[in-house]
Formats: sequence, C-alpha cells, structure tokens
Amino acid sequence: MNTTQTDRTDRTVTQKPTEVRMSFQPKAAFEPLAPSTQVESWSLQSIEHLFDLPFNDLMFKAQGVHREHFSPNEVQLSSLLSIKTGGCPEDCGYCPQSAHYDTGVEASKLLDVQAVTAAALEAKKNGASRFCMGAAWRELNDRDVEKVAQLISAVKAMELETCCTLGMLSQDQAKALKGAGLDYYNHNLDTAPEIYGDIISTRVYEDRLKTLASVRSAGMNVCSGGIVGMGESRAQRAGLIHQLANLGPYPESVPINHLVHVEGTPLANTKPLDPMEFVRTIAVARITMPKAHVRLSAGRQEMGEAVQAMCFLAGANSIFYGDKLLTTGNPEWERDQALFAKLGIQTV
Ligand code: SAM
Ligand code: DTB
Ligand code: SF4
Repeated sequence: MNTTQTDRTDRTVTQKPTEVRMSFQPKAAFEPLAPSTQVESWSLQSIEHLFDLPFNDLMFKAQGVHREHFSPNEVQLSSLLSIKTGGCPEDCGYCPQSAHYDTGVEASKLLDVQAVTAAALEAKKNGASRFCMGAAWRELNDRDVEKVAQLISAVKAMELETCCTLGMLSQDQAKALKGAGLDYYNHNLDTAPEIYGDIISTRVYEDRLKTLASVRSAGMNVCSGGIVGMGESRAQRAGLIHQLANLGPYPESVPINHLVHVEGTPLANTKPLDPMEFVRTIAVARITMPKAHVRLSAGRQEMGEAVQAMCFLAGANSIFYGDKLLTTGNPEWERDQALFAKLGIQTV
C-alpha cells in the first residue's frame, strides 16, 4: 500500500518500501530500501521553483530542512585517494584523466595494499571518517575485482567507512565489493540528461542509472551527484537535481562538484559560474534530499571562505578533506581547520 500526499512545495511524497524507481529508466526489481531513505517524487517544475526563490528565502528553507534532519554545526570528512590514475578511455569533457586530452596527467597502475593503507592511516589520523578510492576506469574489469576487494577489506579493517568510484559496475561485481566491506559506491549522474551527450560521448545516461541500480541491489549505500559550472543553464541544474531526487530512494550521499577548469580538457575555458548559483544548487539538493549527506566536493580550492560558509548554511554537511582530490588540488588541512574553527563547525 502506498501513502501519497502533496505538501506545500507541490512535491508528492510516496512511501513505498519495496520498490525502487528511476526517473529515466524502466522499472527493475530491487532489494528493500535502505531504512534511512524514503521515496519522494519531485516535479521538475517544483525544483525550478526552488531555484528561482529569492536567495534569502531559499537559504532559510534549506537551513530549516537541514536542522530537521542533522546537527546544524557538524560536517562529515571524507578523504580521497586515486588508486589508479589517468589513461582513461572515456572522453568526459571535464576530466583531466581522460586519455583523449593532453592534460599532463600521467597514467599509473593500480596501487598496492601497502600504499593504500598508508594513505588511509594518514587520512584517519587527520580526522577523516570515510576513505574513498577512485580509479580512472570506464568500468570495473572482472580481473581487477579481487585486487580491489583486498584494498577495500584492508581499509575497512582500519575502522574507516569505505567508498569506491571505479566506473560502471555489474550486479555481481557490486555484490563482491559489498562482501569485501564496501559501504558506499560513488557514481555521478554528472549533469542533466539533455546535455549529457554534449559532455560525454563514450557512454550514455542509462549506463549510469544501471550502475546505480546494481549498487542499490547489492545493498550498498549510493553516493551520486554531479558537476555544476559546465556551461549548463539553471534549468539544467534543476534537471540534474530532479534526476537525483527522484532516484527512489535518493542517494545517501550527494557530492556537488564545482567544475575544476583543467587545461587541456574541452571545458577548460568554460565561463565561470556565479558562486550564488553554486550555493543555490547545494540548497536545492538539501531541500529535495533532506536526509542525504550533501557534499561540497571539487572546486573548494578555487572558492573563497565566504562561499564555502554559504554552502554550509545552505545545508552542505560533508567535504573531501586532504590537500588533493584525485589529480587536482584541495585546501590544505590547516586551512580547513581554520575555517571550521571560525565557523564553530565540529567534524565527524
Ligand atoms: N572513472 C570513474 C567514473 O567516471 O565514474 C570514477 C572517477 S571520476 C574522476 C569521478 C568523478 O569525478 C566524475 O564523475 C566527476 O563527477 C568528477 N570529476 C572529474 N573531473 C572533474 C573536474 N574537472 N571538476 C569537477 N569534478 C570532476
Ligand atoms: C566526486 O563526486 N568528486 C570526486 C569523487 N567523487 C571521486 C572527484 C573530483 C575530481 C576532481 C578532479 C580531479 O582531481 O581529478
Ligand atoms: Fe574516465 Fe571517470 Fe575521468 Fe570519465 S570521469 S574520463 S570515466 S576517469
């Protein structure tokens, strides 16, 4: 039995614990929902309406939703390591690791357990609670599953939450990684479906949704978000949030990346986005995915402290922590500590 009601923002809230819906894909059968999430349905129009609110009204609303579900002054820390860098066959127009573009990133092999656990130990010492491992792969190859499973088990044994982003994943592979101790799988929708093809030609939106479905069906937490500032319109930013919020259940973790302009990539000279639009995107993510951790992800190094503070006010409650993302820079530990002290933010 469904219980459906319409609230003040025109969204339909449907609690339906045994079925997972995707807004761009035919239905498929999945395991029961993770207990922390619920199926909500947001119309594109209601999301556009949120984006169009006066800035102060939007911030007030987002902060209210945030306080209903989270401690307002707490931010979760995730640390990121590139376990296999560069030489990727995909042509993602933003990415320094694509073999299609000359960005100066050198390709390297998969790191071994010692290198990964050393980085995880450092991250843990610095206060991170989740360790994310990223590989410049189009998809996980079956021959690498065992090696990656060993990395996951070793990090999990250090009492860190584990996350991987390895490209497309089959259901069996997702089950194997879950069995090795993987808590989260990151796979971003990246942008709205209608402009996806302008940015990536080597795979399609449905491929991404299928991977997210595999992750869900293995009982893992989903980490999925996108990139803002790739030349998209406000309506297209709303389109990305519309896809994410209607995944049913929406992701537990939603990274909102600001495009890092990398020389050599097709998007290197994209016109800079007004920072207020980035903050608005965080706020709309918070309102439409109230129980998700919304991560202020790539692009913090290029952002002033005031913009980051506004993102926390808009409901961001997670960051990537440590002075490197995958191949590009991130604020140093000391800078983040100073910002948190200034804002009275506790880290978890
Ligand atoms: N290869 C895997 C994949 O694409 O799913 C995993 C690694 S890939 C680098 C992970 C994510 O990093 C991408 O989906 C994209 O959202 C983000 N990313 C890559 N380059 C970026 C850039 N220049 N600025 C912001 N985010 C970026
Ligand atoms: C995500 O959404 N952002 C992270 C993580 N997931 C893997 C990656 C950001 C990459 C930025 C460009 C780079 O450092 O290569
Ligand atoms: Fe490859 Fe991932 Fe970069 Fe795309 S985003 S080029 S799949 S590493």
